[in-house]
Amino acid sequence: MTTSASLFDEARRLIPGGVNSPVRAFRNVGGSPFFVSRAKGSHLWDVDGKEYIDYVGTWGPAILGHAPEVVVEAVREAALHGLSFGIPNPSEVELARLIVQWVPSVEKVRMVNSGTEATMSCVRLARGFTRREVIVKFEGCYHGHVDSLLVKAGSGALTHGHPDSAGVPGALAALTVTLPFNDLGAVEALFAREGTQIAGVILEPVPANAGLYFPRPGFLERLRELCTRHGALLVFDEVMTGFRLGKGGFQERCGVSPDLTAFGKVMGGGLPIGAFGGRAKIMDQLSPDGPVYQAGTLSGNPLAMAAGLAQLRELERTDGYARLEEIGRQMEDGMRDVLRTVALPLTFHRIGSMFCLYFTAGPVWNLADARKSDLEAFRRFFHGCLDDGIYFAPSQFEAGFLCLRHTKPDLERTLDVVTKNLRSTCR
Ligand code: KE4
Repeated sequence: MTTSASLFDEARRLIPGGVNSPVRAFRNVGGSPFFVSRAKGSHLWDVDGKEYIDYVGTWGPAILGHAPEVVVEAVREAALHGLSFGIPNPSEVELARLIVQWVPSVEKVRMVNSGTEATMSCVRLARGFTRREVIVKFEGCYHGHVDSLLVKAGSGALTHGHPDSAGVPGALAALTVTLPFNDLGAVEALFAREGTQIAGVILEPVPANAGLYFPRPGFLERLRELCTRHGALLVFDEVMTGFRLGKGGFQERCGVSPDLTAFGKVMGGGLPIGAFGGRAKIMDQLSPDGPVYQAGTLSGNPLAMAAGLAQLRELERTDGYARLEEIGRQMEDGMRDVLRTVALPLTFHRIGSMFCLYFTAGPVWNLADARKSDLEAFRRFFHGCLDDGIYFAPSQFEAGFLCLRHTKPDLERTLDVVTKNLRSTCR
């Protein structure tokens, strides 16, 4: 009988680490991953027949729940007309039109096949448009496996970076400065010193790859002012928050307009997808009109376009964002009630349908704060919940996701399991 254990044994012989993306290997929590056999709505089933309530949602895309009928039918119908063309097709124009309508800062948009491709293209375009080379990013923000963005902070706050991965040339990493998130002093000092060298500033406006924390009031607005004054581009990585926190993503909530935005995940309905967009004057620098090359065989793939259009239209048709806010509020109210009953240093963050429970007293405003979390306590909590059929992200430094199929019974069951496992964690 094929079990998760036997599959993982074989996977490790065939695939590095047994996984096609590192976080899936459970290295942050220990143990071995389960192998999923199917997913529907807010639930998953593994090959061993165990059922879970899922709060990872394939890292964001499953906002309607897994395998929503409206998306499955759209993909099935599209597939009957062809799986890939490499030729312009109407669905690319339809999705581009929807994105331009939903996100006011986007006048033109190009489709790609992953969030990494989207952010990588934003970096190259920022450098090509400004004819500058320095990129600024922030600790704790993850933008995919882009060489220029796999860069850790230099020795001093304002020093240029060093590679955060083998294989990234030091000379390239040195063109990236990594600053503490929410540290306006460091940003001001860097712009004062080398503002005319900066091609772009890229950030997750709501960092969700170190758990989930928020920009301090005024932080994004000041970044916008400094970029405008110095001719640098402000790039929002909304691969996670785009179409998750609302039709216009987080930029609609905060009222700060970036020059470029990277998208992914929700906009593809679960199929491989990414996109980047912004002011036409900048986007027109892209080949074939401009000198910045960017391309992709499967960019605008008809199945991904069909899935994304179906998902986004369903969110709009059913007032999905308002319903997600209600589900999020119910979870947050319940979680805060639970936290009042356990004697543990915990910090719960939520925005819309994204959340994180930090095992630290907080406050959490940046990566350094997040790293104060008790990872051993988190590991015990994660596995206790998993044993009880609740699947949270297998790392303290990831966000959780709610979907439109999380029911009241799901939330009640989840809060019972959370209570039980927090109490056993603090014993
Ligand atoms: P992809 O290349 O994985 O499609 O997107 C990269 C990316 C870019 N920007 C943000 C803000 C992201 O969150 C991501 C990818 N997110 C992770 C979850 N933390 C994907 C999960 C994984 O790496 O397997």
